[in-house]
Amino acid sequence: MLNKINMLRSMYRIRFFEEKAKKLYKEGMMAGDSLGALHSYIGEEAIAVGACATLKKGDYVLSTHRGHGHCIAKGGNIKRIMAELQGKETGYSRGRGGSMHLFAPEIGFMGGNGIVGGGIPIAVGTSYSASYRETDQVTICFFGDGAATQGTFHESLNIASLWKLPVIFVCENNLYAVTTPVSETISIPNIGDRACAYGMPGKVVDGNDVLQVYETVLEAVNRARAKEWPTLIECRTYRWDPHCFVIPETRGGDEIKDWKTKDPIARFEKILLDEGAITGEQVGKIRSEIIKEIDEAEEFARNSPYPDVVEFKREVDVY
Ligand SMILES: Cc1ncc(C[n+]2csc(CCOP(=O)(O)OP(=O)(O)O)c2C)c(N)n1
Ligand SMILES: [Mg+2]
Repeated sequence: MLNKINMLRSMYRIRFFEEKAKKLYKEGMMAGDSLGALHSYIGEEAIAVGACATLKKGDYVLSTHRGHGHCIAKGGNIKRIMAELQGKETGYSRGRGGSMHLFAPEIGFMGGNGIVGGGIPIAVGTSYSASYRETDQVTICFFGDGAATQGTFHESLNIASLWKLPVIFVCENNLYAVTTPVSETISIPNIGDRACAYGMPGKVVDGNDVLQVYETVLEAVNRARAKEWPTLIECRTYRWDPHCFVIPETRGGDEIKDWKTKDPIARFEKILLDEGAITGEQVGKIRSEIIKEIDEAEEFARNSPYPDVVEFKREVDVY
């Protein structure tokens, strides 16, 4: 049964994790020079949480370069995620992957990807595998508006529909690919409408409304488990931070300020308070608990060892 309080917890976990990650990155604590850029998911939390709340542990998730939130929402251990971001041996990929290559197959988290659109054909693979093995596992594939215009998107949706694969394509349309507005790259108003070209259901939802995301994805997951159709769901949202922390902000005017008034966490908190599902006191308690969890994760990562240099060089192509 849907546990709304746990969903709120998960949204806070992502928000506070990202705030901490951002702070550590700026302090040079994220092995940034060797492990690449850090992409914040702040502002987009409702998509990962609403979508992953529909899944079972054995289901699959494919992620992106902006994937910490997806991993957390799929049940990732935040100590191991934090350690991975810091390039430590206790991280999910033993410090070899970093922020963009988190990988935790034990919870069905089949990886972030530094290649935009790279996860989409892999989702065809995991869903084909489930179909071939006749399990009821489904795959959720997250990707951005920029990725939706890569060739892999079109090829993958075509084959997924043809073979009725149990996959849900969740496009996180945050209106920009790095600094390029979506209006300059996509020829029709809705990415979700592209579904009709592949003969599958397509939806466009408010990606800052966690319950709307949950309900829409749940319908698609049920359809996928029944091996009926894959689905394309476009979630409209906005990232609060610059593309990553090595690229300066280019979005001008009041755009960022306006979107912050649509904060998905504040909105969900208000819904839960209004319907009496939670009290203000409980909200405060949950927030403190999650802040403590994140502080503990930071300490765990800080106290963890770096990989052995010789072994690391043998396994990862560094020069
Ligand atoms: C194949 C490929 N092309 C270009 C890049 C450089 N790049 C990294 S992130 C990004 C934008 C991605 O935009 P979108 O898919 O909308 O995701 P968002 O960053 O908005 O979450 C680009 C062009 C890349 N990593 N891979
Ligand atoms: Mg985008």
